[in-house]
Amino acid sequence: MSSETTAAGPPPGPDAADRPTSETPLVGIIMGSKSDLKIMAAAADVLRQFGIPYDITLVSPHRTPHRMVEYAESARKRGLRVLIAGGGGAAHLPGMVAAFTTLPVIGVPINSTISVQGLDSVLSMIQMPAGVPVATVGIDSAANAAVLATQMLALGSARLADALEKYRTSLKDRVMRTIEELRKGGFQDDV
Ligand code: RP5
Repeated sequence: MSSETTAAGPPPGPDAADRPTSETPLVGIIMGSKSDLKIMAAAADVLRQFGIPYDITLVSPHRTPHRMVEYAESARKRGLRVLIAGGGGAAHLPGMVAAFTTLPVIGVPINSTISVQGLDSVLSMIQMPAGVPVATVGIDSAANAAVLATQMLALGSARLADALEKYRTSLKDRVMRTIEELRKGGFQDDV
């Protein structure tokens, strides 16, 4: 994993939203609007770095409700194992998708143009009724959603479990390198 893992990379162009991959996608990334892409691109970035095939597209619970139902109902049959759903404002996408599939759904609340600092989206996702959960990550935390999806897939993949160990080691190493740099600059810590 590179140090850029948690940064949102350049958003794919509009025609890339339905980009097919050569392998059957295991993770489906969906979002309510093209304006969410700049945040959700980070999830795709992380999955690419773990070598996990994914598909990414726009599905709006309000503007394309039938497409949402079709997407969710067909997701398992198409081979998807985990869904990552992002939305801003009244973010009903993750919850409604979760209602139409038994695949795990990870929600990404987005601090979008219409959001009340993302809090409306968080509240739209976390208080799901019993039996229909959405695993909600932090505001704009699409990268974390992808790491969580990877952890789910790693339950049945030694390759991914190993890759996650290496990823955690890289996080630790980055902090230790930062401490060394700070110390060289005169920073005195107590450890
Ligand atoms: C939501 O409304 C989307 O997820 C997006 O965050 C927000 C604003 O959408 P646009 O008006 O930018 O298309 O459905």
